[in-house]
Amino acid sequence: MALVKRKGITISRQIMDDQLLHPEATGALTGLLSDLVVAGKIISAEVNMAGLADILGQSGRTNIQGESVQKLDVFANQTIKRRMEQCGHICVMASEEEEDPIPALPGYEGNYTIAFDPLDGSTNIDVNVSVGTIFSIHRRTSANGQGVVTDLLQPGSKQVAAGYIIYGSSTMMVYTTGSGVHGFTLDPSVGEFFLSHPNMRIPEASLYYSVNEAYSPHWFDGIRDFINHLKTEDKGRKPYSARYIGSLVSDFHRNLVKGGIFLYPRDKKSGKAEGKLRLLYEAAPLAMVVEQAGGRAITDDGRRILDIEPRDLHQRVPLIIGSKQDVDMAEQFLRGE
Ligand code: P6P
Repeated sequence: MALVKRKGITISRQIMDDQLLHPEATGALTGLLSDLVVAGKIISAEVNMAGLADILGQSGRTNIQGESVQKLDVFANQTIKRRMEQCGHICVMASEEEEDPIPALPGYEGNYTIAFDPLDGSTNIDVNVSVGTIFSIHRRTSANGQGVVTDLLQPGSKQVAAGYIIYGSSTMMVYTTGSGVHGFTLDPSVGEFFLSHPNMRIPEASLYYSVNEAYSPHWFDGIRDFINHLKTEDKGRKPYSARYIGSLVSDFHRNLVKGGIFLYPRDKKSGKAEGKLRLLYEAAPLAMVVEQAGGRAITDDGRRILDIEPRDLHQRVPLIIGSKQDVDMAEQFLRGE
């Protein structure tokens, strides 16, 4: 009798365990996260298939059913919207793909909001680089009914859950509800996420930095001096190695697992007065994850990402995020110490 490999803890079980840590919980957040997991599975299947199609060079814009094939980020956006608008736990949403707040279906309004980047780094699909969904969940501040934009414009410190789904050599979901960070790997043979990285902690120190050095001629002095410092041996510490994929979720996930610091600072020329990355559905959720895993996330003028009060849905913010010792060091250079 062949020994059947016992599968581990499923993500549904972990989400329920997280709920049990909060006696006041009603199960709404559990329901919300469970629907998000379904969206992740649907997107994962499509990303892998589309990736294959791109690699195989299957041209044409229709699939085998003769349906027109959407761009993957449009598909991912629609998939998450459809799940969330009718899950009964969301009152309003924000998506990187849509200018305005997205309402819940009438009658399905709930007590949470979600802001998401449906498929960050999607331009990398056809070169088979990992891409990801990033999500941020808050409790509503308005009383009831349809949510409003102020329900979404809350600081990252008030998130009740945050995380990402990375579609790579395997599909992983990494999330936190404020009680540590848990990583789950999708087993496509059974269509379930199993706990593969319990209580993730980002290494305190590292030897990797991630930044797009093409912009270095335009960096402000503190960033330039910090990166030059990492490149040189210091008190017996070997020089850092550069790792830059150009897909935020991939760069962040590698640093979470192996340690490292990711930087997307402002610069003097590129016109990105506030950097490139978005506060609501990129920097803030990853900042919650990294702080829950023992790391830090600041702007290039030293503000804690989770303390920033958003002005608008698609506000950009400079981001320095990763291992605590590396971010502490960056902060010293930014202060000119
Ligand atoms: P650059 C992808 O387009 C993205 O939004 C992030 O995933 C990534 O970190 C960043 O842009 C890369 O930007 O300017 O280095 O190409």
